[in-house]
This record gives sequence, structure tokens and C-alpha cells, in this order.
Amino acid sequence: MKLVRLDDIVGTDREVSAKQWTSRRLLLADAGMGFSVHDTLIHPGAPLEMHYKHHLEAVYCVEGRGWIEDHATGERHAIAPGTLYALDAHDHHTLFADERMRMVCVFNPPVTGREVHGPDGAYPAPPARADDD
Ligand code: 9YT
Repeated sequence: MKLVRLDDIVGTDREVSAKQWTSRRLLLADAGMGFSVHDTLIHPGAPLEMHYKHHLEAVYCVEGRGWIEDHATGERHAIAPGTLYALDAHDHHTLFADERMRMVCVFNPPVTGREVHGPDGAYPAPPARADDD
């Protein structure tokens, strides 16, 4: 069994920041769980366009309010505490925080370390495993 405390992540290399977010990476690929778990703050006031081409992500809002737009349909959905969105089709999307949002994010395959979005809105593909052909 492994225990991880947010206090032990903040200020270490497992706290990763980009302009619009700060991701506290509680579990990474090296935990061997098959997914990663992040406690992520979304900073308010600027749209954040993302397109995870190599990962599936589920995002559960626990604090703050905002909205998400699905680029495939143009639909916008309100996000508030108690709402989860699942990017089950590598959905191209934009997230906007009206106020600081705190999200619990789960990635499959797991994020390996300090990934930030590339110009295409994706995190890089995970390294190939030895048993992959
Ligand atoms: C909700 C979202 O995807 N935010 C960007 C950061 C990412 N979730 C992360 O690495 O924690």
C-alpha cells in the first residue's frame, strides 16, 4: 500500500505549472497502477484549449466554477463541484475557469513526470513498453 499526501508534493518536481494550471501529481506511471492521479488547479480568466491525442482523461471538479466546450459539437457544459467530464474519445476541448477550479484528474496511460501541453494541446505519447510491438 502507498500513501501520498498533497503536502509532500507541493514544492517538489511533482508540482508542475503551466500558464493556466498547476498540477500536483499524486500518482505517476512509476507507481505501476496503470493510471496517474493529479490534484490540479485551473487558474481563472483565460481559455485553455487541450487535445489529449495519446491519453484518456477523467476530470472531477471539487472546487470552483467554469465551463467546457466540445470542439466536435460546439456544445458548452457548465462545470461545478460534483461534475465529472470524461474525455473518452480524445475529445478536443476548451476549458474556462470563471473562478479558480480544483480538479481531480486521472490519466490513462499514466503521465510519467513533468508533461505540459505541446502546441497541439497534447501531452507527448508515453514511452513504448518493452512488451509493445
Ligand atoms: C483539466 C486539465 O486537463 N488540465 C490541464 C492539466 C492536467 N490535467 C494535468 O496535468 O493535471
